Amino acid sequence: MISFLAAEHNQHQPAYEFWNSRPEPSVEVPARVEAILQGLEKAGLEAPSPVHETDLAPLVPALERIHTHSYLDYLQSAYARWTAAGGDPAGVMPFVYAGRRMAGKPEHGLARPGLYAFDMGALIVKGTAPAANGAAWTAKRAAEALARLAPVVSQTGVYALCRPPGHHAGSDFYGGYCYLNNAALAADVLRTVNSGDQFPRVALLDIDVHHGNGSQDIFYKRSDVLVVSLHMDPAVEYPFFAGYQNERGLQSGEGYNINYPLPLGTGDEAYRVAMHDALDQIARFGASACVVSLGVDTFGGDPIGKFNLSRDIYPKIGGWIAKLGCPTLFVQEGGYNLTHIGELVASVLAGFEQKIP
Ligand code: SP5
Ligand code: ZN
Repeated sequence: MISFLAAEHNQHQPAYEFWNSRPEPSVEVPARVEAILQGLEKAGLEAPSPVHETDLAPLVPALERIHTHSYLDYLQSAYARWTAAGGDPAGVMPFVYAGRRMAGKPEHGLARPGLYAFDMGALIVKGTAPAANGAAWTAKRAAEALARLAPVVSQTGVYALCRPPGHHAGSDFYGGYCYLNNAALAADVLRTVNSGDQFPRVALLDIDVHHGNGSQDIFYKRSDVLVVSLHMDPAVEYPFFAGYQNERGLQSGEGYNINYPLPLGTGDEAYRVAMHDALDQIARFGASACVVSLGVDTFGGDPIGKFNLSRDIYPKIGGWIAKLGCPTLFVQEGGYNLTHIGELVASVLAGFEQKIP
């Protein structure tokens, strides 16, 4: 399976996040990528092709279809504006949020983050924007490769090794280690490539253990991208305020957003049942391509995820997705067990290629 990676991910090294009012060491670290590369190699999968672009300008037309202009502008300049205003050089973290009925939009470098961040889990350091741009480029290059390959190779799969991840980033907000929504960009690129005729209906299947609130936000009023997410019940886990079953889309998007909140401790069998329901929905939708937000923080040994999946289910997950018969783009999201992340990711990709039953 061909894959892509931008070396600039390494410039994004956040030192901490806040959880339960305390600073905690980041779990979303560059070593995740190294571990995934080792996992791919060990499984005999091809090494990713390097993505060299980091300049945002050529990506802006595509990105502005999923993120607002002012949000994109903010993200590129946030660190410089923060430090120029006296902010801590360790990174940007809001300390005043634009709350309900607070409609002011000041430009001040210390205020601005409170307009766009929804949590205290996504520090912006000096290298965050270049890294996020590289990840978005990776997703776009991978989507274009999928579009090129799909007519000539049956059962096409492509893997975008994106870091930082993206599924918590919405049209004008960031959080949960995510800044630009790589999977949403890929889904929209697939929708629009070749005049929009090649893939009229795209499914975005989010199997990260956390609800993909950013992807839900971006496609909430669209019927051409079906968003399906399996995740920990938000009533008791991050991101708390989205991911419920009654969130089904709005206007022409009504019915095109499907959430599967699952109990903490969910194991292989309950996950299999939910996943098959999700895949049935995607088949019924008539997806012409599928983007998978591939988080492996569903693993029982993950340090922050609270599902209990065993390593044996990951090849099967790949095989079940393959049965859809769609050209499929896997986009890396979470997964924080550095000992197992490589094996788990490689298992899904190999399971897809081998159509493991
Ligand atoms: C992409 C992705 O998987 N984002 C996840 C964001 C979840 N953030 C909350 C993590 C909670 C970390 N708490 C660790 C405390 C243990 N001492
Ligand atoms: Zn996650």
